[in-house]
Amino acid sequence: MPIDPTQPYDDDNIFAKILRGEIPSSKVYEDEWAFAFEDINPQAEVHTLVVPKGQYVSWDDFSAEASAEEIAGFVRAVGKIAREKGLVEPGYRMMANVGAHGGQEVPHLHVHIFGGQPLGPMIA
Ligand code: IU
Repeated sequence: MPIDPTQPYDDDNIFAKILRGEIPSSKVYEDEWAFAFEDINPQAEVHTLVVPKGQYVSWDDFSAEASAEEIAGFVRAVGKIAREKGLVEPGYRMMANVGAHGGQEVPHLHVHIFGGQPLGPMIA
């Protein structure tokens, strides 16, 4: 079900549970700011999700409320994961869905990294 990014953060959401280690995930990366794991329903040869360690519902509250240090740490982690996966050449796609029209289903900010194949044009 689409989520409402204006709602307060719910620390029972599934990615919060993954971050706390209460639910297993196929972890690929972790540092002070970010945690990454493989998507359970991959939409490309490579489909990795990167979540900030801080409690943010979506890109909206993250971009408005996170400290510059948190934002930098998270953004650097996304780039590092893509480099470590060897995606920079020939390229990859990253995106974050926000709210109902964005198709966001999990109310903890996550950036999707897609790669490992030609991805074609963006939808919408
Ligand atoms: P969205 O941007 O909120 O629509 O993306 C949610 C993604 O989380 C989607 O690609 C799911 O396959 C993925 N996912 C997951 O990897 N593990 C889970 O337990 C659940 C969703 I629930």
